[in-house]
Amino acid sequence: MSAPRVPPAAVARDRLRIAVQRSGRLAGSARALLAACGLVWREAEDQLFWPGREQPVDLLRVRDDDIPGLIAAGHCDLGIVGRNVLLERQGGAPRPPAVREWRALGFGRCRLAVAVPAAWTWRGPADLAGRRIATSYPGLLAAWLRAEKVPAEIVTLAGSVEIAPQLGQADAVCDLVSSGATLAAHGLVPVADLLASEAVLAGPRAPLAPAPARLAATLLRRVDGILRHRACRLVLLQVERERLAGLLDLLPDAEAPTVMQVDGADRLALQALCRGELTWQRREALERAGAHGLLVLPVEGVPA
Ligand code: PRT
Ligand code: ZN
Repeated sequence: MSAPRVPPAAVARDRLRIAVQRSGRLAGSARALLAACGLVWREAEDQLFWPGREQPVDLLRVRDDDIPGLIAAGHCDLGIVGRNVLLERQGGAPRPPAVREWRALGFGRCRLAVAVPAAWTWRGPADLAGRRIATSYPGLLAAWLRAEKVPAEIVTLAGSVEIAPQLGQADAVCDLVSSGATLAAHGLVPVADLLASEAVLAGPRAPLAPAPARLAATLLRRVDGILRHRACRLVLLQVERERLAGLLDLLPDAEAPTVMQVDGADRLALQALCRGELTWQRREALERAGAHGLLVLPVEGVPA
């Protein structure tokens, strides 16, 4: 198959172009979210541009660090990227940033934290004065140090930040943390959080051209529907009429439950969209309260 021609964004104004991470922690979930929005592409692992099939929405697969710049320069319209990357790329910009967060997407959660050797007795940010802090996020760290009025030296590294204290390159680190296992394995303890991060849908502050703007609005509506209903479950069950009230007490998060009579008998069928989690304990409590034939179904594709 020949490589698809990548038209410059300036002449591709009847299409929407979305940048996602090519490989890495956000790549799978970002594509899965867009696919759940009904998008399909002509896929080829070795190609960075996947033209949309059926809908005029193309995918640009790049390094995550490049996504804010691609949006700012108009080479793509939207992108899915970590909030940490988005804010770092805007760090210290004198003008309002050209790219902003349109939606928080709820995956890729982590935090940017300062961590110090476990042997330190941490009393507060002032302990960092005069110290060297290794990080891949110099912009965010500098802004935090300024806000805390702590004069410290920033050692910028592209990666493997957590090894820097053992190598004598730095006294402390500022890095992304999710489980905390990497810091612990290097004898470091997180002491201050700078940012709570997750994947976000990013887009330009300025309006898009009319055709991409229409496509983006449709996409946003679908994303909102998915985000809103991600935790929702459709609960189907049957219950004897006299036990209905007790059972509904266990479903306070049920939206306008539908109750139908089954064959004129005293048994009722109930259908409800629940926003809260349907844990096993909750399902068992429903059964103890008289639920028969309980079914809990995921919900998808409901427009916002
Ligand atoms: O190749 P490309 O440049 O596109 O990818 P990348 O290597 O720069 O990024 P990648 O794929 O590692 O991460 C992409 C995004 O995932 C980040 O920008 C964050 O928004 C998000 N994310 C979520 C994380 C983590 N969790 C995470 N734990 N990014 C990195 N980490 C690293 C962290 O830097 C540290 O090395 O995982 C280690 C810590 O993990 P724990 O679980 O031991 O605490
Ligand atoms: Zn990166």
